[in-house]
Amino acid sequence: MSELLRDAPKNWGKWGDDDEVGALNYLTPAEVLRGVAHVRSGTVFTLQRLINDPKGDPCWPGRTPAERTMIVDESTWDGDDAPAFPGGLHYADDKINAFLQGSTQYDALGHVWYDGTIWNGHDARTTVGGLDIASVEPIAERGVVGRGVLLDIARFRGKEHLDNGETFTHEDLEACAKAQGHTIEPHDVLLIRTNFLKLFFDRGEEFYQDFVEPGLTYSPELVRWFADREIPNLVTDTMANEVTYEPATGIALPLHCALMRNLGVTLTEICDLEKLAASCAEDGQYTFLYAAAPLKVHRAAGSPVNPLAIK
Ligand code: UVW
Repeated sequence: MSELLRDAPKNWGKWGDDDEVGALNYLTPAEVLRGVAHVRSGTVFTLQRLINDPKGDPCWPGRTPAERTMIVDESTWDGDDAPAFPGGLHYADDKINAFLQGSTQYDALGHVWYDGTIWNGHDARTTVGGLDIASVEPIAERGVVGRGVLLDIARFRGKEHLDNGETFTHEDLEACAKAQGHTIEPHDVLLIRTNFLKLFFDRGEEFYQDFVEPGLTYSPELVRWFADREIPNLVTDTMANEVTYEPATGIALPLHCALMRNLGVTLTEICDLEKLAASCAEDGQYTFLYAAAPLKVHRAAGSPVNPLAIK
């Protein structure tokens, strides 16, 4: 990784040595208003995948779906030890045991690193036992609001979904935007649709055989494009927002390092963009207000989120 990214641009220090939200700093109040200007009909789309979907929860190999356990329900009052509230109130309570990156999620900037150094040049030992620096907490505290653009790469390529290991570049994103009738502007939150996870629901366990997700693929030009466009947040419907192994070198997830660790671009993964994409295809409006706030979890490397797109 260090060899591949030796000359790659970095935004370290740009927002001060203590900064923990990186390129989200581009999303100023003026950017919120720029996003609001794209609200036309007031139609709201929620982009989170269902946790505990009866059809299954897609998650990165090595992670497992959330387990939800019922703690209190009407059957609690079948026994003698049930809580007794004046007036006879009954209630339901449940809990989940979940990977914080096991469903639709924001990654903290300290989520990935190489060479023993995380975002903004901090020692990777600051992650031991919990992220002391660049956890998801500051992202959750500030929220993420701006102009969102949907780049429907699957539709642009005339496909129902992208295939295993299929790649695309920043030039494809530009071409896709042009075909959709708009441009990608500085500070846009990019939402990229591949519909790849359709295969998870179609194929079941077979989905994980020869697992190589499709996605953006590393090049110095692509990283420079993200830096120059000052992109704050990359949001996709895949588990890792980039092709799993960079085809030229076989290196796993180099864009996590080039974009997140080096430029401070926040990654948002496993979104469900299907209803939003259908609407955009129908009315031709691919720009909207994007708003999201992950859960505030102390020292966490990521956290679940239900982002909104409002057209
Ligand atoms: C990994 O870090 C492996 O994945 P993600 O960014 O999807 O959480």
